Amino acid sequence: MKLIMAIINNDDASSVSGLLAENGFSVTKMATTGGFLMSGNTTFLIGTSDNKVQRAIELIGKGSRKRKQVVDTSVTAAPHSTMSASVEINVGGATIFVLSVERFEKV
Ligand code: 2BA
Repeated sequence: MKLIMAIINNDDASSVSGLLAENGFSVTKMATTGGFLMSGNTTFLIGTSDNKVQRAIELIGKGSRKRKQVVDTSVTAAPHSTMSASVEINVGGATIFVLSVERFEKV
């Protein structure tokens, strides 16, 4: 058995959730915050058998979009002065970790 942890942009969370549910995956969603942009994202926990991991990853990929986002950065140029600059970064689709599950119980 595996545990898939998938970090998804909030804008894609409902489409990923729908695709996984339609295909019989059990999912737990957690509200999380990205450490770089400090904006909300959604982390999915999906426990599934080894042979279904690839299918889950395909569905997550199908529901997640790659997008560009402009971020304002503050740069200290000299003492007592700051410049700000806008930088475009690529964000998403999904960041996925697959972990082996040592034991799974429902009691
Ligand atoms: P954030 O940490 O808020 O990062 C948002 C986006 O900012 C990232 O998109 C990436 O494009 C960019 N970014 C992150 N760190 C950067 C840096 N040091 N320099 C320049 N750009 C940077 P994604 O790669 O799609 O990541 C989306 C979210 O997935 C991340 O939100 C974070 O919550 C999570 N994530 C990504 N990689 C991770 C990892 N190795 N471990 C844990 N969480 C991760």
